[in-house]
Amino acid sequence: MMTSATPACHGPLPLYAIGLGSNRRHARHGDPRQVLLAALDALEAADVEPVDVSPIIASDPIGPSRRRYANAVALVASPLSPPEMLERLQAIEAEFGRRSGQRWSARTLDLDILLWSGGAWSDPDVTIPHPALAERAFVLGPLRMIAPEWRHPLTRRSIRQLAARLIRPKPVDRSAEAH
Ligand code: A4P
Ligand code: MG
Repeated sequence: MMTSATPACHGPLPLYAIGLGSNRRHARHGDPRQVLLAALDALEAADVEPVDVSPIIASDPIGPSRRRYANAVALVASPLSPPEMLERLQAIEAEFGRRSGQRWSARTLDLDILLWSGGAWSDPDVTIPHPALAERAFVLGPLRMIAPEWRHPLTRRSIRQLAARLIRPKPVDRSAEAH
């Protein structure tokens, strides 16, 4: 488990946290859980070194789809720049295919860049941290299992804190009632 508060790098290489999601079977790989296992294999490359991976969780769908998802988060060390990493992830998504007749949102495999030890990045194609990171329990849950102390570079809150905020009900603001 990675515990350093600001994971500047893994050895000489920057670290990425990659979110994986699937809620469709793949003809060859099998059910969503097996899709994620195959995707983790596909992610490993000469310039993408696996460092850690969370357990694969089953999560209720957020959004229009009604099928349950398999989700996981992987930590990888890589010299690739964020645009290069996005291109790599999109090539893997394409390898895993899409069901014909479905819009691209109905992919077998969704790979997102969640965090990068280089900090924040924003260009027209890629935004890091992933904009929905703090609102998604299916991301924060697995991420907390492998990188609880990693701090969001903009809010400086740790993944542990972000996950706790998401599940803790907000206290009622009673100050308004007093006036
Ligand atoms: N992009 C910008 N920043 C990034 C980044 N950090 N990582 C751009 C990855 N991509 C990034 O992505 C659209 C564009 O976002 C990319 O071309 C890239 O340039 P996409 O993955 O094609 O689409 P999307 O916006 O991620 O929409 P998608 O995949 O339809 O929906 P979401 O919002 O990703 O959600 N419920 C559960 N329980 N578990 C899930 O995994 N996933 C979704 C998909 C919905 N509900 C879910 C789950
Ligand atoms: Mg995505």
